Amino acid sequence: MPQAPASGALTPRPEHRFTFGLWTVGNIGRDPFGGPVRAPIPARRIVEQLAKLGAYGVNLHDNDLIPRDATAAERDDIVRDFKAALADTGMKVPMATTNLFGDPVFRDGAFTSNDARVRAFALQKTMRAIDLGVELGAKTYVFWGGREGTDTAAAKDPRDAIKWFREAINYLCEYVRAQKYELEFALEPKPNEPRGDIFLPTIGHALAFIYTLDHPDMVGVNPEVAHDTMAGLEFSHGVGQAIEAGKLFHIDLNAQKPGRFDQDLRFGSEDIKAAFFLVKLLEDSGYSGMLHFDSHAYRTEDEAGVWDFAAGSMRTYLILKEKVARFNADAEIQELVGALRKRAGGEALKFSAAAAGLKERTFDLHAMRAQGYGYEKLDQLTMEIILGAR
Ligand code: GCO
Ligand code: MN
Ligand code: MN
Repeated sequence: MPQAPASGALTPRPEHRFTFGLWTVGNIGRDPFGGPVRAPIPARRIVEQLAKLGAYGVNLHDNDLIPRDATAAERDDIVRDFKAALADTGMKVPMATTNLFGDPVFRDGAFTSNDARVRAFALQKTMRAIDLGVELGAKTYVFWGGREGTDTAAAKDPRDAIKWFREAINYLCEYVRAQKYELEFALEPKPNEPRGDIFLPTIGHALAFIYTLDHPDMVGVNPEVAHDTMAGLEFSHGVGQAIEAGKLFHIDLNAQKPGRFDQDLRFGSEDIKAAFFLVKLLEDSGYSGMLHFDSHAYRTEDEAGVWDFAAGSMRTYLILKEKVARFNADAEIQELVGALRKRAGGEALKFSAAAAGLKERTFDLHAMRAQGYGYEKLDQLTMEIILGAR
């Protein structure tokens, strides 16, 4: 019988590397049809509360912390107070990013705006935000192209947009190198919203783009559950491809129903089987980056509900991690998995003149055509693990 989880195994601790954004727990519940329903939570309270709940750190956009029109002196005061909150709690800022979507100047995008002045301003804003992130200790810098896209394809030649995007990322890589910052970039794909269509819409688009950059080693991806689900894709396949390519630099965890607006639901609260296999992939692969919850509480909630949301996100991950351990220790499941592995084994299919005998080999096609794969049983056993019946 599998063992019950060790006591405390479901209690989030900094070593689990859970992070939230100032903008996620700080979400005030505004949507296109209604204004805020919650008062903004001061940054210090967010840091203290997340520390109490067992998170490792908190991430931010420049403007989550520093208002758009702050003076240099105001900026310095805010940063000093925020650093004090981090020091008091031991919380870290592993990731930072730029708000390149809120200001009306970015209505046609930032790095891919049709206006060259906007593109240059976006670089200036990002360099300053990178300085802020590095000052706070960030090691990963995320690029989510929220407004990098179009509402009408008449607006832009997509070849120009990709060239401008490349120009911007190359520019910023050079900036990071010139400053001797220890910082990696992570591109975050999303298919749409707020633009009708966004450039680099999927993990695959982003990966292919990375290899066209001047410093591909500095750049990876930051995939998000909701974004692939919106596009009807199987998230774990994209994440698996990124891991296999050594490009999973960060991950945004949340939940989403397909065919909806970007819901940013609490991790694991929809499609629990997909969430299980995502956790399995992350844990089995030894992914050691941050587990960032890019989601927010339902609009129905008050601040107490926000902390329920935060605690629940981490707890669900740990529950699923424990289920993964059960799956990996289950004798019946492992026998099925072992048999599959044995079948998958065989010789590596690598061409050489000597191995070209494959052309002449005889296959037992009758047996190969008739065989089943046993996936019904494997899936049912998996479901029983997830449902708590095993
Ligand atoms: C979204 C995105 C953002 C980004 C964030 C950090 O759909 O709004 O997921 O939340 O992750 O801007 O880059
Ligand atoms: Mn999102
Ligand atoms: Mn995100």
